[in-house]
Amino acid sequence: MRELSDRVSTDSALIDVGSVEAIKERLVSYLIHTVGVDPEFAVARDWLYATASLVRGILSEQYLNTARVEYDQDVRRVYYLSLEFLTGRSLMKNLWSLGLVERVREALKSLDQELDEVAEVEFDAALGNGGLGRLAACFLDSLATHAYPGFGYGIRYEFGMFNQKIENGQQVEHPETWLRYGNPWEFERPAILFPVRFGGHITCFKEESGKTVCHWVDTEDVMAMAYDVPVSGFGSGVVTKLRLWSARATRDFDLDVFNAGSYIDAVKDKTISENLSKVLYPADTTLMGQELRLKQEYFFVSASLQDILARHLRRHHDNLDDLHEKVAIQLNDTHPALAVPELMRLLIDVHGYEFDQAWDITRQTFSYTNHTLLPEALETWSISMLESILPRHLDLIYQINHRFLTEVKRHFPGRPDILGRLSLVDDKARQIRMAHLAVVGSHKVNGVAELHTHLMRQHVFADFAGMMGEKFVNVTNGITQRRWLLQSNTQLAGLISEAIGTDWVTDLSQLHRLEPQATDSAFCERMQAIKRANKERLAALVEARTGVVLDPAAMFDAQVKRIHEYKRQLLNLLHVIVLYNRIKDGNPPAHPRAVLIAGKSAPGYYMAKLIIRLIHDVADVVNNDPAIEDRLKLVFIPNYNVSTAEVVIPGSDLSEQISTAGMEASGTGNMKFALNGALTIGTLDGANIEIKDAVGDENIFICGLTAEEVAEKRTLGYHPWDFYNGNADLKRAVDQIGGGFFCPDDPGRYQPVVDNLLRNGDHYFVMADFASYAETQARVEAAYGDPEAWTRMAVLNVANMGMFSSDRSIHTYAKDIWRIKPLKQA
Ligand code: GL9
Repeated sequence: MRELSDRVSTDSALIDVGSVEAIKERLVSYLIHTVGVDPEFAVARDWLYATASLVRGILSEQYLNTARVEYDQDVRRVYYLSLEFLTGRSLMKNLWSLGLVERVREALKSLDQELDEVAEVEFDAALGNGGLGRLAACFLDSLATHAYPGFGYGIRYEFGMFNQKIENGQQVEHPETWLRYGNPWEFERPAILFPVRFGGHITCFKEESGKTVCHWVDTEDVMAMAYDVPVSGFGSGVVTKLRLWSARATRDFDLDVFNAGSYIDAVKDKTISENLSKVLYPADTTLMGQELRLKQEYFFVSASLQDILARHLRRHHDNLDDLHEKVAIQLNDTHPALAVPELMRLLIDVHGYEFDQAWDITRQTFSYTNHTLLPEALETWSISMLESILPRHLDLIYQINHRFLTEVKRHFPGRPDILGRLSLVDDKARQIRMAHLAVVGSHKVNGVAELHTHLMRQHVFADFAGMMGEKFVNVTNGITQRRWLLQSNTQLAGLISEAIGTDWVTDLSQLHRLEPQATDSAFCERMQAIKRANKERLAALVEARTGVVLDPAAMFDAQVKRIHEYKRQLLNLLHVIVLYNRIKDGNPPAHPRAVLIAGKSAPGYYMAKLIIRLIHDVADVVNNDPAIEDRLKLVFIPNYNVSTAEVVIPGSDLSEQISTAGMEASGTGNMKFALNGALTIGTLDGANIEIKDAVGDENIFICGLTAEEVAEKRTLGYHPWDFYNGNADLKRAVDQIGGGFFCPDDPGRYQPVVDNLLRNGDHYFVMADFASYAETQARVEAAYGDPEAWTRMAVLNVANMGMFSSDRSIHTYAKDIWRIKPLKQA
């Protein structure tokens, strides 16, 4: 790794960044030559583009070097297929990777620019919804940092995650035109172009040899064009890439149509095909089943596989027999599961393989990560839609299923019930089950936290696990400490490095060496001062975005994540109302508290949107009641995204991770908060359990039912009314919501919320968990009253976060699933 980095910096640095003076000269040159702006009149954005051009140039050199080393060593690689990559901003990330932060800061300063202000104008690349997409971004960082060969494939959405505005307390979605000024990081690759086919029909015929050959004909085609975004590894000199596909009309390349005089029609068709990569679907854990989404999935899968096969054939492999020896492909959830029949189609129809051999190659190539057990999120596609859009794939899925069910029969003789449950085809609903397709087409299937993997084996994939238990493995999620500590909490990162050196940046397990500092009062005081500074930065953000002024002395209690009933923002809100009532009753909490909530709702998710509105209505009452003073504040921070998270997480004292046990597959925000010295209040769900095991029971606040208890209550019967009637505080809060206390002008507004809690069975066990949650919050309050003890706990949290690095996740995938090794200098 080191040698590689030296080789990059000595042999091939064409851009002199050796001194501040040299950088300054380069920046002015890029400003004039690439951005085309006079230094006299340049604004922050112009300097951003000049700086990004400089950095991109260095990354490009390092990328070409990395690619050459990979080529020379003909190594096995991994391709990470994901419909989402939530990268966020890249300038600071890349400067940190290259060790250029301070030099560029000084160079910009000599040009009268502040690096932080320049970095701040970069748009977030929000090509993802939440945890699943951010995980993919953390994984790319870890892959590059540890010099693993391979890269990511995705879609270059013109509109990423929507911009959330709040109007009259309600979420309104605005398109996010993040490419308005162009993306300074990407390389457009007009020559890397693959046709992707849709529709048409299949014609099969017997060749003279007796072999049946099928052709997919009369299709409508769209071209996939590549954009490459370099992904820097920290200090490794390794740069990999993220290849994103953009849809282009075939008409562009089909001069005949234009010449034939149907110019207007041709241009009209062109916009229809280019719609494919227009917009990211903003539903996270709910499924939409729309045709455009199916087409997006196939579009990106087909282009990626064609690219992967072409690369394999180019690199001294004149056939695809050993594809699985050289290529590992990870399916990030079922979104790319069509890769299974697509690889079969390419092997059989295009490259002439027999079904059996194609199937062997396919199954050894793919592995699949499951990210959720929520039934509404498990993808299924209607057979009729597949029939008309991807007829050949449907045909191959049937063949795969036939073969698979034959195996099942052998394994479970005389059990037709199991046959129906395991089938890739849901005959009744006339649907294809994509998760089953992904499981059958992969050699490994992993869950993302221990509990999640356990539940996956026990429930969703129980029958599969009974048949092929060794296929199901766990790889607990992780986060990159480079972005989530080094870059976003530079002061804490500095303090840690002073105490234990800087090895933690690429080996987070080193953090355990901080443990003795928990009892060092000087260290703890500095830790407190840093938290205070981060809280001031967060308070400034909150004031700028909402007008609400927070006192940094208050406990900052944050719940930031997608708005979803299972994540239970409502549980948090009920507790806020109870605190409000206590203050009104003359029984105020011992310590002021600011409750911060942020997150986006899927645009069509009625209940989540209603909860956002309720948060605003409650906030209006709480924040404007003179009797409350500064003892309680409630704020909703609009448009939560990666950049906002980078300020919220370091500035929080308490991290809310209170999903209904058994429902949050892992969570990754939980890890980010703990790494930044926030304490967690959480349920025994997802990775919270592993965080508890790592930090110790005494350094985390656990509440609520366990997953087992939830399941038991579900079967034995659950009566939310009992909890309502048995808890006066809870009853009062629920009555206030239902009675219009927070919206007197429209008192019935939140009846649906109350109905869900009481009359419709309280599917998420909010009522059942309230008492435990409130009691645990009282323990939090008491603990916060002892700053020394609190800080000691915070230090112990940081010290025990070693295993939650995405580096650890990636090392595990590399060894146990992908069987890849880091690049060596040749
Ligand atoms: C998710 C799970 O819900 C999270 O618990 C998990 O941490 C991440 C990453 O594995 O995956 N699955 C899922 O569909 N989303 C997740 O966050 N949703 C979004 O990304 C919005």
